[in-house]
Order: sequence, then C-alpha cells, then structure tokens
Amino acid sequence: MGHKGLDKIIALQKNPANIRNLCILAHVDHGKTTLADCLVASNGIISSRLAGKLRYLDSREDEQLRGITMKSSAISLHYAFGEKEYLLNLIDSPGHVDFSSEVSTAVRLCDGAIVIVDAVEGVCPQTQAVLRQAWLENIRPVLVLNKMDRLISELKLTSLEAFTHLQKILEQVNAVTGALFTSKVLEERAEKEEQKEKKEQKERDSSGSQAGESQAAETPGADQVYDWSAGLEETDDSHLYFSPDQGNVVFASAIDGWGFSIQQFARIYSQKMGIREEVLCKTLWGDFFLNAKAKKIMKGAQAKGKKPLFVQLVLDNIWTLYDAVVTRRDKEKVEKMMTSLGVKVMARDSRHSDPKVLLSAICSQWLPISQAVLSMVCEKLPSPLDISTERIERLMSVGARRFDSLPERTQELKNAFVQCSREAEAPVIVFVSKMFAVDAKSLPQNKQRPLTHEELAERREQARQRHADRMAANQQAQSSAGPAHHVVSLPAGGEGDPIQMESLAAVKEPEVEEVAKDTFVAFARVYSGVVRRGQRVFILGPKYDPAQGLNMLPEGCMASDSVPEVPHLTCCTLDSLYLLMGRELEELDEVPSGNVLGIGGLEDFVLKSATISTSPACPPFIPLNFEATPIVRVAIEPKHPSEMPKLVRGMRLLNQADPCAEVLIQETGEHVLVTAGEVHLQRCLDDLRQRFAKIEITASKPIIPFRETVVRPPKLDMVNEELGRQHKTAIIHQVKEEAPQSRFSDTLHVDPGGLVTITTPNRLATVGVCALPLPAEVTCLLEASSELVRTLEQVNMSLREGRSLTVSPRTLEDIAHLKARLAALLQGHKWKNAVEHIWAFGPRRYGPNILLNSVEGYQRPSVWQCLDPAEKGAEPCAAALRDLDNSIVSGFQLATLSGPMCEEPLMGVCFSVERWDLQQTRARPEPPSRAAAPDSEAGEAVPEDGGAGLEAAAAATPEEEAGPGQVTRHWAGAGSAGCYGPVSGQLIAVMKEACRHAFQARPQRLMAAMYTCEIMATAEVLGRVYGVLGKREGRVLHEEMKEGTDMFLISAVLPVAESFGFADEIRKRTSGLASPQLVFSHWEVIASDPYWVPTTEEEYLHFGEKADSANQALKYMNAVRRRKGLYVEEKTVEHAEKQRTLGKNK
Ligand SMILES: Nc1nc2c(ncn2[C@@H]2O[C@H](COP(=O)(O)OP(=O)(O)OP(=O)(O)O)[C@@H](O)[C@H]2O)c(=O)[nH]1
Ligand SMILES: [Mg+2]
Repeated sequence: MGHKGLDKIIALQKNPANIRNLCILAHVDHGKTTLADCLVASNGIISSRLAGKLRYLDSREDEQLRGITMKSSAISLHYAFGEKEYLLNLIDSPGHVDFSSEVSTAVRLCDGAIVIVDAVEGVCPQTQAVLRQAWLENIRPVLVLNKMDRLISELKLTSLEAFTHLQKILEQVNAVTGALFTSKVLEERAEKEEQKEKKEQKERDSSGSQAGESQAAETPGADQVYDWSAGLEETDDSHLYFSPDQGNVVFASAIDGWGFSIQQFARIYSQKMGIREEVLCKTLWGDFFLNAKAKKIMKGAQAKGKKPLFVQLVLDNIWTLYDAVVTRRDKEKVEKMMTSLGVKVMARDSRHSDPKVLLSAICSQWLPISQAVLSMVCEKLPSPLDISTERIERLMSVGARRFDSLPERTQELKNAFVQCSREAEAPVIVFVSKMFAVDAKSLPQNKQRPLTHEELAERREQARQRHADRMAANQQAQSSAGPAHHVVSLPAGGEGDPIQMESLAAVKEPEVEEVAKDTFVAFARVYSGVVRRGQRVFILGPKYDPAQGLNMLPEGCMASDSVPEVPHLTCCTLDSLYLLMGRELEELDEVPSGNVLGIGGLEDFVLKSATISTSPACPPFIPLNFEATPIVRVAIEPKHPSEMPKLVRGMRLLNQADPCAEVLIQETGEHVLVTAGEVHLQRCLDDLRQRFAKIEITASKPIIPFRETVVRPPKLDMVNEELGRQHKTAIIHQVKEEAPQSRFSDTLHVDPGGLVTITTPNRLATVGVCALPLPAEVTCLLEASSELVRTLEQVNMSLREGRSLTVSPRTLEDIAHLKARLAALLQGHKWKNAVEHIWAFGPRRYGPNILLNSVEGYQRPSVWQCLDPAEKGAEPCAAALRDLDNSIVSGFQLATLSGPMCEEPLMGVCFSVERWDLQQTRARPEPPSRAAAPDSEAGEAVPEDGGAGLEAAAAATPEEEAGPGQVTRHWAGAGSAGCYGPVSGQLIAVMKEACRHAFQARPQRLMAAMYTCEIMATAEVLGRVYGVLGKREGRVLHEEMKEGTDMFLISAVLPVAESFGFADEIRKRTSGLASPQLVFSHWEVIASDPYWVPTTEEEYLHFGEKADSANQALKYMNAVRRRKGLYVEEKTVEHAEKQRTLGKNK
C-alpha cells in the first residue's frame, strides 16, 4: 500500500461519521469472498481482472486449496460517494458451520453486515444462523442477492420466472427476520406489562393504606378487557425488512462483476422516460406495470397479465445481454448494445474465446458491483456514532447483573460510548474479539521498506568504499603473502575487531528471533478514546468486577501507576498498532474511536478475547455468543516423545489463536484437542504441524462422547414378545453378582425396588438412594437451560455465604419460568412435589441430572430460594443445612460425572435420596458453615479440635430448631474418623457408590451425540445420498423439493460416532453435487441394551445362546472402555481346536 493511500485512511479514521464497520455474512459458498474481492479491486489493491478468482482475503494456503474461508480477516477500504469520502472496515467471515465462532468474533466488532444469499439456493441453515447472530449483536444488515447469473445460465428461467423466484427468496429472508423481531416484541411487551402491573400494585398499596378501602373498587384496569394485540401492530418494523424499494437490497453476480439496486435503474429511467425518480423507486419492485397508452404506472400487473416493471425495465435488459453475449454470441447485437450502454471494452476482451470475459468486461462497466454495494453500505448502515444505548448496555452488563446495578462511574462510561469520544481525556475502551497468529517476518517493522533517496546514496557510497578497500586489499595480498583473506571477507568500514564483532551480532540477532517467534495480533475495535502506541492500559478479564476494582484501587488510579493487585485486572503497554489490510499490516501511531485495528504485543496478557481500558471503572464486555459446540475430540502426541515440550507450547498457542478450539489435559495425562467438526479439526492439526509446534504429531481417532442413562424397564423383549417378571429379576440378579467385588460389599444392600443402601466403613452413616429415569422433555429442558442453572447455582452459593447479588429481574423471571416448566413436566404420582425437593443438579452443578431430597423430615433450603424474597432476607441459609449436606452433593457430582458403564457422564437420571441416617456418638457438633462450604475437599469439612468446635457449638443452636425430623444430627468429631479417614470423605465415597449401584439396578442405556445435517442434492444422486445415510445409521427426517429448482432438501440426523468421513463420502458418491454440513443437535438414547443377553425362550430360539449378532450399544461401550483402559469382557478365541498336522497322520 502506498503512502498516499495510507495517509488517506489515517485521515478518514478521524471522522467517525464517515466510517462504516461491516462484515460479510452468509451460508458457505454463497460468494462472500468473491464479493470482497470485487470491493478490494475497486480500491486498486488487486486487479479487477482477477477479482473473484484471486479470493484475496483467503490468505491461508488451505483456504485457497479447499476453496472455503476458515478465518475472518479484515481490510480497510475507502470509497468516495457523492461529495463525501468514506472509510470502510470490511471483515470477510467464513460460512462453514465449523468456523461459526469466527463469525461471532467478526460480528462483535461491526455496526452493520452485508448478508449474502445465493439466488438459487435461497435461505440455508447458516443464513438463518448469521441473521440470528446479527440480530443478537444488534447490528443492522443489508442484503445482496448473489449469483443472479445462475438463474439465467443454470436454471434457465425466463425473466418473469426469475422475478417470482426472487420475490420468494426475499420473503424467506424476511420471514427469518420477522420471527426474530416478533419474539423480541413479545418479550418486551411482557416485560412492560409486568412493570406496569408492579407499579399499579404499588400505587394500589399506597393509596389503599392512605384512603382506606373505599377506593379499592376503583382500581385502574379493573374493567379492562384483555388486550390481545400483543404490541406487534403498533411497533414500526418496516425498517427491519429487506425490500428493494427501501434501498437495502442489491441484486448481483459477483463472479461476473455486476450488481445493482433499483435506485440505480430508477435514476436511469427517470431521465429516459421523464417519470419522477421517487415514483420509480416505489414502483420498480412490486406488482406494477407500465401502461404505455395512458403513460401511467399502474398496479395489478399479475392480475392483468402484464409484465411487471422490474421485469420490463431491469431484468429483460440483463437477460438480453446474457443471451447475446453468452448464448448466441451475436457480435453485431453486442456492439449495438455496447454503444447504447456507452460501454467500451478492450479488443482482447472482445476477442477472447470465453464469452464470460467479454460479459464481465461489459457488466463491470455498466453496473459495477462495488459501486452498488458500497453506496448501499454508506447509505444504509450506521456509523459508529449511531450505536444504540440498548446495545451498549447489553455489552456492558455481564452475567445476571443489571446495568443500573453497576457502579456510578461505570454507568458514566456509557456517555463516552454513545459519543464515540475522541477527546484526549476520554477513557479508552477497546474490545479484543480474537487473537490471530502472524508470521513475525510479515510484521511491518520487520519488513524491508523502500529506501529513501538519502539512504540509497549512502548505500552507494558504502559499496564504493567497500569496493575500493577490496581492491586495495587484493593489491596488498599480491604484494605480501600474508593471511589477507580474513580482511576480505569482513564487511568494509570496520577498522577494529570489537566493532566488527558487534556489527556481526547485530546482523544475526533479528534472524534468531524471527525463527523463534510467531507473534499474535489482537483483532480489536476502539469504542471510545484514542489508542496510542506505547500507552499503558488495564486489561480486564471476563470475571473482573468494576465495583471491586474501584474499591481496591486508589482514586484516579491510572494504568501507569504501580497498581495494587486486583483480581482479573492486569496492566500492560500497547506495543504496536496496526491497520488491517487483509494479508498485510500497516503500522499506525494512533487509532481514534470507531475503528477496527490490530494490536501487537498482547499475547502474554490476553488469551482469546478481552476488554481493554484506561479506566478501572470499565466492565468487561459480555462474552461472545458462539453457536457451535466443540464436540470432536482427539488425543495428540508428538511422534518423538522428546518433543513433548514443543507440543505443549504449540497447543497453548493454538488455544490462543482459535476462538473455538479447546485444549486440555485429561486426567489420564493425554493432551486433548476439542474442535467444532471435522474440517475444523483438520485445520487445527495443520496449524499445529506447520505453525505452532512445527513437529510431527500423531492424532488419535476422534474420541466420541457418550452419555449414560437409565430407562424404564422394557415391556417387550427383543423378539417383540411381552415380558414377564423374569427379565427384571435377571437384572437385579446381575447387580447382586457384581456387588461382592465392591469396596462396600459388606454393607451394601439392594432391595428389589431398586433402592440401594450403603453404610460408611465406620458404620456411622447410611444412605439409601434409588435412580429414576427423568422424562425426556425434562432432560432436554435442563440441557437447554444449563447456563441458567449455572447462574442459579451461583446465586445460591452467594446466598449461602451470606452475600447478596443483585440479580436482574429478567434472570429471576427466567428462573421462575424454568421452575414452572419443570413442575409442568414432572407430573404424576412419582414426581409429586419433586421440583420443590430438588437438592442439586449435576455433574458440575449444572448438568442434566437431578438429586432429589426424599429424606423424611429433612428440610433444607430449596434451590429456588432466590425466587422467594421472604427467605432471602432471613437468616443465612447455612443455618438450616444439615451437617455434611455438601458431602452428599459431592458424591452425587462425582457419580454423575462418570457412570458405571464406561465412565462417561450421566444424563437424564434422577437420584432420589430416600434415607440418610447419621449415628450419634459424641455431642460435639461440626461447624455447619464448614460443612456447607462449596466444593470442599474431602479433608476440609472435618472440624478441628479446640476453638473451632466451641464456636460451632454456638452457631449450631438455631439449627436444632430447624426441623423436628432431624433426629440424628450431631456428628462425631475428628476423633471418630479413626482408621477410615475423615467422615465427610467417607460419606462422599458412599454416596457415589450408592448412586452407581442404584444406576445399575435399572436398565441402563448409552446415549449417542447426534448431528443434524441438511443435504441439498439433485434428483439423480438422491438414491446414493440415502445409501450413505443408511449405512451410517442416519435417519432421514424429511425431504422436500426446493421450489423453483430441481434440488431436494433432505434433513437427517446422524450419530456423531458414524460421521467421520461422511461429508467426504457423500461428496464422492455424488460427484460433488451434494455437500452436507453437520451441526451438533442433541443426545439420543440408543435403543439396544449393551448388557443384553437372551433370557426368554423365544430369544434363545431367535438369537441362539451366544446372541452374537451385532449389538451397536455394546460395540460403542467396549470401544470407549478399551480406550480408557478399562476391563472389557470379550471372548477372543472361540471354538479353539488343538492344532495337528493333518497330512502326516493320514
Ligand atoms: N455462478 C456464480 N458463482 C459464483 C458467484 N459468486 C461466487 N461464485 C462461486 O461460488 C464459489 C464460492 O465462492 P466464495 O466467494 O469462496 O464463497 P464464500 O461465501 O466466501 O465461501 P466460504 O467462505 O467458504 O463460506 C466459488 O466457486 C465462486 O466462484 C456468482 O455470482 N455466480
Ligand atoms: Mg469465503
């Protein structure tokens, strides 16, 4: 990039009104990068001939090879529109689901988005996903209907058919937006209604107390009829929808380089036909036609069988052009059209054998796509100054907190945000959405820059000098036979040895560094203030609390002072600032607010994303919302074990460079990489090999996650015969057989109902637990609300510790809603009052399993206590907790984390504690607060001797009144632990064992992770697609024909375990015509019982004694067990025969 261009961009950065930060979003392959190419070409960065072929923003080798984008990358462009000059910070994003996290990082930094939809394929799953993401981040979209040329050359539609087709696509897109909008309006309305009600209630209360009962009858709204309008009618939503007459839709063919909005045509025809431009703008799209006789534009083209204006004035021209240039190659006609359009093309273009070359030469002059798209962007997308307060408040209120509960100084920052202030004293606020790796060599400071005249002159002089010296030395060497070659090889100009050494070192050093380092650049945006190179700033981690920070830091503390330690807050210097120019970076000295930029030197401070500010009052921004769930795991090893440290370092770097990949070390010591899908996995492995670790590595086969669950006893056997009681007893029999191996064998008792009771080794505590399958809907609900349950758990934790947390009413409402839905789903005699008795969720305190308190007479505070304000204000709830309550919860957490089948987490299981007895030994109680401490380690909950015991005795007094049922509450001190270790630890182990046995007493099943996929395929290859799906245990959900095309859209589900190589296989079998995208959708119970053995007579008859037909569940289970090094029961040799040599004995 030349100096001129850079200077221009720097100047433009200072005027936020003319800045547009935007990203390009779409389904995979709808043409984002191709469009970006056209826009980049308009700035002269690449040649317009190469636009669409180069895919400039796909700078990685594998991106070019595979033809898909994998990383989002940014480029700054300038555009002169009318009198004004604009700066466009454009971000191209990937469309493949595996990389949807990259979309989230892009969307966060933008104010607007270009959504591209393929004119043939229409709305696809990722189109919906990106529209939703844009909506969630509150950024405004404009639409580009791309690949219009396919309507002509592939689908061979007439212009009128194409018009109907386009209308339909537009409807589809608007339906998605409409659905998002409706849900928001309804939500807001409900909120408003509630607030109103509360206000009314308050007024009623106060007026009631003042004026007595006489006014009670006149309460406002008493005679109000229920208003069912839901507020949708009043809310103006017209600006939300895409409509060509609004100017937010462009029709384009990025590959042929043309695009237009109807405004462009309105301008052309208003001059030609003398109709006002505004009238044309309103009528060009829609059911209008031109009445030539009356010289009027009239409505009802369809009813009267007339050509709509759009077809007549717009599409027909394009169709004719394609027909003349591509289909008929009619030279004369083309010439004529070119003169009438005022277009001139170069001779080599018109002579080219490929008619497409001529076509794009004509089109890109007639209707240049960059102009159509960029003017729409400048006109319709908001500038950084238009950022809405709603969006700011959302960005700043983390977790369950309300914006107005934040400290005052934090709330004041909102103004700086809204104004996008650039004053010197304005606080700097920057958000880093991802870190990306850059080769240190390509950083501008390490690159060779062109030399100035003076430098050139100096170099020339030096070279001359060197040459002269060398000549002189040669002469000397010839005259005297000394070791002159030493001198010759050294650079000239160095007289003494020390200087020579120094200069050598100076030459060498940067080289060493270059090899060693792959630096990271932060992908960021300035929201307020001016960022300068060398500035000191605070880095705020996601858990930073501004209230705490302001308390701990001295007033007016700056990042430059020696800052006292505050959790999740660090200080650092901004080393270098970059302008992001696709493959290139340009160094900058300062960047004012409203711009996207790159920041160097943050790799030691920022892992993946962060908020940066000069003010400690700034809250961390809410985390990015990722649509993809990382689900594919592989274990990784270096090929040569000695290279382990390199691998560890490489994995750390990879973790930092990828927003979605997770890197962890499992308990087994394996290094595990978790990715969003197969393509993502491949990219991560390539990155590790070539970039971050630079060693050879071996990756295991993907580790497929499973879940374990219990089901109701089946009513039919494997041959569909009614089962009697014998099957049930068989299962229990099996458990009993296994039981003696267990550690607690002597105290374990399993009753026929499935209730398992175990006593601790010191015989002091006994628990009785039984397992029940949760209804599927409940499991789904818990799975979907895991974030909410986690919040609930945090609130409970702080309540238990006596702290209070300001929870937003929205969250409370969500919790209440969750509770109500759980209550509605847990119906029936078995679940009577179950919701009130929920003890905990697990594993990890928010998983989809429930621990139920069915201990008679044991009343503990409910998990829903935050909903009941009366309880909140009361005594700290710890007082009502029984000692060792937490041990039971910990035991449950451990049991649900790894089940007995193959040590995978449980799902959809309810453990009901029916019995919990503690023997009374000594009247010295344990401090209840300690017992209740969350996540206490086994040893921690044991009371110490001495003072603590006395204190606890006092604290425990109110507890004794807590419930009449708590008979055996007092608990022995450490003394009684004896040889068995701390009591709390024993109880955890016993509880865990009890859960495992209770689980085994029920029919157990494995659950498999399922992908959904949508496959678009033509009729010819449909059969083969079905074949592949069937082979891989996939299930087709539905199949429909995509309107206006010959494509079928198939939705199917497929187990993750069978999905590896699926996309490739489909592509191969259908010669690349169908390419599916797999998205994780849900967990599904595998119907077959892994422990199944024939029990009934019919089963024996049908399957034989060995029943060796394939059992899918058993296969999966054994594979997992083998991987984990667990015992696998298998017969390796069957029917062994003694070997003998047959030939000789005969
Ligand atoms: N016929 C036709 N093909 C197009 C058009 N625009 C793009 N393509 C082709 O569509 C394919 C995908 O284009 P890309 O620009 O890489 O698509 P993308 O949206 O960036 O894809 P991802 O980044 O992988 O999501 C390429 O083969 C392009 O040549 C168009 O207007 N017409
Ligand atoms: Mg792309």
